[in-house]
Amino acid sequence: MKIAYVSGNRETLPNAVVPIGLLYIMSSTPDHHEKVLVDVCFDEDPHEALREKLGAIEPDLVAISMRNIQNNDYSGLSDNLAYYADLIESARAACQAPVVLGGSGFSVMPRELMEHLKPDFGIFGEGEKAFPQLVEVLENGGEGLDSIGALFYWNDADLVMTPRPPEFLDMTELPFPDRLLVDEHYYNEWGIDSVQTKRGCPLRCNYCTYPIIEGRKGRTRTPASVVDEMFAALDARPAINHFFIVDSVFNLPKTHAKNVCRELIRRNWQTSWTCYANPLGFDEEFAELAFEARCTGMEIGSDSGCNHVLEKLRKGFTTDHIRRLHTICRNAGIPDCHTFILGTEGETMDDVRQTIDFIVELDPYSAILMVWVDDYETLDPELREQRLKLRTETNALLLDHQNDFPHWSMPGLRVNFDEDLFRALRRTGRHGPVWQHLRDPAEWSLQSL
Ligand code: B12
Ligand code: SF4
Repeated sequence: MKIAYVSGNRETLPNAVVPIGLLYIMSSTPDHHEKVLVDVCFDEDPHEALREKLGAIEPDLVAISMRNIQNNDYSGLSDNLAYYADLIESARAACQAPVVLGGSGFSVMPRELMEHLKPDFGIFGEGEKAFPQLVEVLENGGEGLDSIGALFYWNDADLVMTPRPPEFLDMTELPFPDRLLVDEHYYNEWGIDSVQTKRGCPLRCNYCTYPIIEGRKGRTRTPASVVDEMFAALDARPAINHFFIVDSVFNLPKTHAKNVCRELIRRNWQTSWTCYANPLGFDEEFAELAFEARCTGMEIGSDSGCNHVLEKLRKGFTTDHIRRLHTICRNAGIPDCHTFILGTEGETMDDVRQTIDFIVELDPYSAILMVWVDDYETLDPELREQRLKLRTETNALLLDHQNDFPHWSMPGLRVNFDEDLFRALRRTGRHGPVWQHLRDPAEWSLQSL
């Protein structure tokens, strides 16, 4: 079968991200199939580009990866759903092949997106097993769709969903994503690659969609395999100058994270990397090992400076845990960037103000201030209207303070967060996530980086 794997993502803020999920799907599809990656991220007109490319490939199956439903209030709500509807239409105009939709964006509300976008098939969650099974079933005439897990398909006008398999995949068995297929723009322009050391987060934050995508049970790779992959990626794409560990939370389970750091140190790893970290399970030893393994920063989903909001969000930690993490990071020389989500369900403007005061008192290396957007707002104008009032007030408050905090970024307001600033920083040779360059590490840290 000839399969076109289409990465639909065009978001380049804070940086363009390599379509590692789709690469995993490609490398898990048996090699006797003809596999072509079509990435429309950098095409001026993605629809025309897709039509042209699919017209030339003449695929038997089009697999589209949908990473983002919305852009979490970089600028209000992006119209990603309309974009994906057009992308599917372009695929259909270019060839007769059935369209399969998957990806993290698709997985957070697959039923609604099947009904809204009407692809022929949808696979939610990790697709390494289900996608090759679907290919096989289609190749053999289409009998046996109901034997595939986590699949959506149409039975005439009825949407059928098969149950998710009871077990998530064993990470030790997955083949490496093939970086040689990746568009060179990602590396030449941003130099950032992605690596995943495990899947699954055991925590239960009330708004979080991550466990829907990858489950709650931590499934780790061996540290040796992770580091082998990182060295292989550097060999394949020497323009890489930074890695982002895309695990939901790198430091849970902490023994695994420490062992990955130890393996990097043992093999004299020199390229900088960053990751997501959580105040729970965060300790001095981890911070020190990470520093020695060339970690140049951690992003922490601290979310709020009010304990009652943290409790409502079921974060499992308090503001004291955030303070403790900050102190450990500062002592170890790891710049910490905390993301705060202002205006979650039930929050008042007083809570928002209290969070801002907390950030001032904490004085982290950097902070990213997001304003809460519910994924369902993309499909529900009434919900969007309801949520807009607090968002507008919060943005007005942030606007008043936009010049007071030079180390913070406010993506929705484009404060310390816009393409021109990012390009200027990259031109002066500053790599990795941009928040790292909003402050002088030597002035901030107790150790020099
Ligand atoms: C790491 C991460 C980031 C990092 C990325 C760093 C980097 N260099 O790669 C940073 C911080 C930059 C980032 C930014 C953003 N992110 Co982000 N990010 C993640 C995270 C934690 C992991 C993504 C990842 O790489 N996973 C590893 C790969 C292997 O998994 P995957 O892509 O999901 O692919 C699997 C499946 O989805 C499926 N699959 C994928 N494609 C296909 C295709 C087919 C046909 C099939 C069948 C299956 C399939 O199989 C794959 C393998 O199992 C996810 C949450 C999560 N745990 O998934 C959010 C997530 C993807 N991000 C999200 C968002 C919104 C964003 C931003 C728009 C906004 C923001 N506020 O940060 C930006 C956009 C950036 C961009 N350029 O697109 C959302 C997207 C969904 C949504 N709600 O819209 C997620 C799901 C988090 C959430 N809020 O729910 N992100
Ligand atoms: S710690 Fe992060 S990934 Fe885990 S449930 Fe909470 S928000 Fe989601």
